[in-house]
Amino acid sequence: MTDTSADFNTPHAPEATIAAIATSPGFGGIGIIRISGSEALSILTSIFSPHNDIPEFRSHTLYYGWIKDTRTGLPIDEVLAVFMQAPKTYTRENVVEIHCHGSYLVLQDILSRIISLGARLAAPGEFTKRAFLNGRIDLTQAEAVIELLQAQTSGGLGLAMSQLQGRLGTLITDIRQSLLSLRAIIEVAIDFPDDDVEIINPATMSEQLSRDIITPLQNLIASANRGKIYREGISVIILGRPNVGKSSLLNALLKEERAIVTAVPGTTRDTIEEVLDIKGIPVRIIDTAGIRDGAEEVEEIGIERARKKLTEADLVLLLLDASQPLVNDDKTLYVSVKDKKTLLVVNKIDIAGRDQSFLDDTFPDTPKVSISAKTLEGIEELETALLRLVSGGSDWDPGHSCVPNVRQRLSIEGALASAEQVLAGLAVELPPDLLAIELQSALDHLGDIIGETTTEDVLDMIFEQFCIGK
Ligand SMILES: Nc1nc2c(ncn2[C@@H]2O[C@H](COP(=O)(O)OP(=O)(O)OP(=O)(O)O)[C@@H](O)[C@H]2O)c(=O)[nH]1
Ligand SMILES: [Mg+2]
Repeated sequence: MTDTSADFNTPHAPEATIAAIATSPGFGGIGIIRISGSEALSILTSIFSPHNDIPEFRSHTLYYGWIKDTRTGLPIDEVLAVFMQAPKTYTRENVVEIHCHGSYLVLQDILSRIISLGARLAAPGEFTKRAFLNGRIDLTQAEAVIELLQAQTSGGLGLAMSQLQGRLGTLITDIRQSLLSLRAIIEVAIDFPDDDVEIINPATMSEQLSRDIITPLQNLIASANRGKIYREGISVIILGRPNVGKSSLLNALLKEERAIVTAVPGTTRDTIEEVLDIKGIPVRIIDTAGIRDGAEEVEEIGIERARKKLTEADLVLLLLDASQPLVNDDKTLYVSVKDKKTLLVVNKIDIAGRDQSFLDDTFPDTPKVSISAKTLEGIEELETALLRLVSGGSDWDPGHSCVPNVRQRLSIEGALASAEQVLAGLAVELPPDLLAIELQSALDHLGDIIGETTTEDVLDMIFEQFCIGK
């Protein structure tokens, strides 16, 4: 279990009542102040004058009234206030929310009144940290809250929601349970050394270990690899010789006239980068200068930049002009991107026709799509093909998957390595006390993920990523 006893003795003890402005700074229709802790209600009653007399606050009920300055008796703002009695609250403590007008000055004024009445200003993420320390959510769910706040696309949001529901936490808890039952057997073998041959059945144990621990951990790592692109996005570079329609394709994907398009070869001199959302994945798309031999000075610098960007890109869209015969520049480019994930994009099919099967001879084994950046024909197919290439399939649904983040993934890898050690140990009939050490290490790694064994440093690191008021 997490050692929370230290917390209770520090000035940041969970029983201190904390308060913060929960809405973001700037203009807004309303702004919300949140208070959590044992003094939340008494602070509210000191500063709130309800419109109608109320004998006592009913939990989870909104009351209309005024916040008043206790020193002068003057009104500060007209508000709605709610008291939520523990444990059915965000933090599992008593919580008060005051919904004011969205003026930052008003919010600051009310907050300082609350602080003067004994609450302490909440640290970033402290409300969510309390929800975790008080056992309402596990650590994976707390991290999901950060992800939810930071998600940039619908796919990222889907991942966060899935994690917020506790899917990953449940899965990890199940795997830990299997580890605990294996450890129980091994502990018996340690206690009765003379009988260990009968107690440990290496074949059954290995089977259990593979089925209930190693395979699920491997699946989680595979899922982390797939899900990474929803969180971090991908970078896609458009390459091709001059005038094939690279900038037109960038504009088509962006649905706006971002880059200059002309009939003159060598129009784009610099790289142009934009971020767009393709079916839930943040995609950084890079338009480049057309690559050809014998370009003049400025164009040559542009070509050099394009080559630099190429090394960072996750995927290359190699553009060809269907209305022109293939030339050497096309083939040279194709060879130069050979070790990159590449999608061949045949453009201008509105003037050349769709049948491009002859390209199969020149570019075997490279996936192809045919488009018109002008009429937008084939753009949807291009997006689908692009995602299939980077995610290894388009039917994967981030909202229904367990996708560990980087921190969780490292712990899963640690647990997997230990579990594999146990498997190897069983094969050579390693003494049970050595097996027990590896099992414990796997348990600790998994405990880190859900917050059972997570150290205070790691917790601080996680909650520091939050904003104040969350
Ligand atoms: N008919 C037709 N014309 C296109 C299509 N895509 C681009 N063009 C035309 O091709 C010419 C070149 O387009 P750009 O998008 O500037 O080509 P680019 O590859 O960015 O060219 P550089 O920046 O010079 O390397 C322009 O006249 C476009 O209107 C298409 O799908 N169909
Ligand atoms: Mg261009």
